[in-house]
Amino acid sequence: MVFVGGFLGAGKTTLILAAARELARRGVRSAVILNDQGDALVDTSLAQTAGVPAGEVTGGCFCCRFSELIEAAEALRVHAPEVIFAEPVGSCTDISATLLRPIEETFRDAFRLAPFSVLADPLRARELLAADANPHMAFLFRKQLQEADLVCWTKSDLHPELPELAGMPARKLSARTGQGVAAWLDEVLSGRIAAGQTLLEIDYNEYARAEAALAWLNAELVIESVPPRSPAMVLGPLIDRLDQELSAAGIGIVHLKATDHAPSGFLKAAICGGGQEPEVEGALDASPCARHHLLLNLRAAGAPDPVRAIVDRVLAGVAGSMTELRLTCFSPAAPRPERRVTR
Ligand SMILES: Nc1nc2c(ncn2[C@@H]2O[C@H](COP(=O)(O)OP(=O)(O)O)[C@@H](O)[C@H]2O)c(=O)[nH]1
Ligand SMILES: [Mg+2]
Repeated sequence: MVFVGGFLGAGKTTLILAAARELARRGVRSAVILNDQGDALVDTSLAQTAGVPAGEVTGGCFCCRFSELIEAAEALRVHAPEVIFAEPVGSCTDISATLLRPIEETFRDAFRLAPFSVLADPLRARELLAADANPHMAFLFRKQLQEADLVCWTKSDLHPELPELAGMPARKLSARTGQGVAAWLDEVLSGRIAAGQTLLEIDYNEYARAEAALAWLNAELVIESVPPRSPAMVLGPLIDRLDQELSAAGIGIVHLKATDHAPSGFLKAAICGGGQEPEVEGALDASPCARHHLLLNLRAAGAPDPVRAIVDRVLAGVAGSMTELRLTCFSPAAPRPERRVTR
């Protein structure tokens, strides 16, 4: 099993899917387990669209649902994967003590563990390592880096210049261009680096406060568009409006991603901060159609109620009629790991 951690929007899912493609080229079967505090996950839908067998643990993080993680991994055996990637929630930390070591203790015969890779987006690192950073986000970010067996800078195509990480050697990757992806895979699968070497000292009250400072929103909906519109004409304006309204309310977007499963094609659009140009993947040129099945996952620095009110308002203003809306919005509950190894 290859755990890939790192902050919200660091590039975990994108790297895992690029690595799964690289393994497929080598004739190696892989699968992925995604994780979220809610359900209706954009990441699971992306993995399935990419043809990678995907399991998920929803309604809580891996650490709080350790048994479900093991069940999800067992359930993937029908696909006979040689490598299972696991992506913990981007606000989670203390992974070595609550996942890696317990797996090593109890399930050593069933699963071999790769070293714990923690990914970091250089832009986010500059923001969160700065003196005026949001203290809750900075706490999570620093703790994640501290416990890494292996740190990887992501998005090297966008950020050739890297911030300094005191004393920490870091690999440089781009899932977009493929830079470093094969080398990273070789390194984590080599068996030369131990998994879960660093157990964190962490105050769980502070950890709970840091996660609770985030608003978490997952929605699934269908839009019937008259006249028909392309997926790009549905997602583009939706992301723009959400960005504008959240920014106007002083709510910082940490990660906003949306997918449209339309009969004419699949499209994903995402931003990792307010005012960014959306990153788009999929059928940008898909033709107009009436029915759009959307998933929306938003993580923002703020309270759930105002975030929910803004999203409700923006969705109500989407051109066309909206049916089958399912929306949850909350702050992550205090983490209570099922297992925790202390030494
Ligand atoms: N330019 C560029 N964008 C990337 C790269 N990796 C991820 N992204 C984008 O960064 C955003 C967050 O990526 P994602 O994999 O969803 O992050 P996660 O939250 O850590 O799983 C998405 O919009 C990706 O398209 C990369 O190597 N280069
Ligand atoms: Mg992800």
